[in-house]
Amino acid sequence: LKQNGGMSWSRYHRYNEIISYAKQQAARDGMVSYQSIGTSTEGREIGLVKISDGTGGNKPAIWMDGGIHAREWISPATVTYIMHKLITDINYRDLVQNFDWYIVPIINVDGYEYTHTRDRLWRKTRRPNQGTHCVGTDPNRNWGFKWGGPGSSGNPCEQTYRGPKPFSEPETSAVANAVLARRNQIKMYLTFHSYSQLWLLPWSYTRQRPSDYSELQRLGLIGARALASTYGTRYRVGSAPEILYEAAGGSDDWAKGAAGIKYSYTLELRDTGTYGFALPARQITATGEETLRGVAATARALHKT
Ligand code: ING
Ligand code: ZN
Repeated sequence: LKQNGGMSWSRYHRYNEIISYAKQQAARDGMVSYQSIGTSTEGREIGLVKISDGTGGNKPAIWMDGGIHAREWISPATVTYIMHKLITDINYRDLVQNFDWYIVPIINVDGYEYTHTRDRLWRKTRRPNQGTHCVGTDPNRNWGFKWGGPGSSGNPCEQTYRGPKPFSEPETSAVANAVLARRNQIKMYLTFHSYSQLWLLPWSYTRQRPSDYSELQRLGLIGARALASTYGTRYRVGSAPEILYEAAGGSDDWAKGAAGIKYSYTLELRDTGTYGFALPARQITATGEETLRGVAATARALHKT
């Protein structure tokens, strides 16, 4: 039990447990390192894990982050599951040999804790807003690419409040700076949300397709197919405006449009609404396993490009 620092994937874990687990992996495995990339409004550390087998120099890298929205608990659980498998499972050794992996298990650390203590369905950050009692900014409308566009609100009392300016939130700013510092190394950006079972392709801010849409779609379809082949969980593949709604200021658009990372995807994990954000903990391992297989298939296809 203790070899995973109390992590089990049989229940959802608190912020402290997830960070302790990440630090413990770094302490016991030479392939894993941990660093703080910033501090939240309420003073919590935002942790970044790097998995690298260290055979000289930096390799092409894949970035994964979770927990940008507080209530989407399956996201940090899935990201840590994939991290655990990359570290321990020899079936994925090629992925660690061919790529460095950067992983932020929880971005919105204050919101995540708030959903455990006060309000299970909280979405935003926990930074107070001026001139209102309404708290928080939508951290997936706060990124500095096409900020302020459609699908974001200027009203601090709304769930999709974009914040007073791009990167007004210390959490999004910390992650953006960590990505930018590695922008030439990172070949794919993956961010995990729930729910709806979607593999979202750029762009989210506009219905127009990027010129390389077909290349992004090809790898997305490979991922969704491998994911479905695990337990039959079906994902739709397309851009947010085509299959969900338009939304500007998200991390995926910023990763591609501002940081220049060609392959940028948002995954909306299980389910399609039966449980929604309150996905039962008994579905964590299956969600983690199928998502791992989808990510692995996409990463292998990326390696061949
Ligand atoms: N959905 C995403 C949201 O932020 C999304 C959809 C993805 C929008 C990527 C913009 C960019 O609204 C959830 N469930 O959070
Ligand atoms: Zn979300």
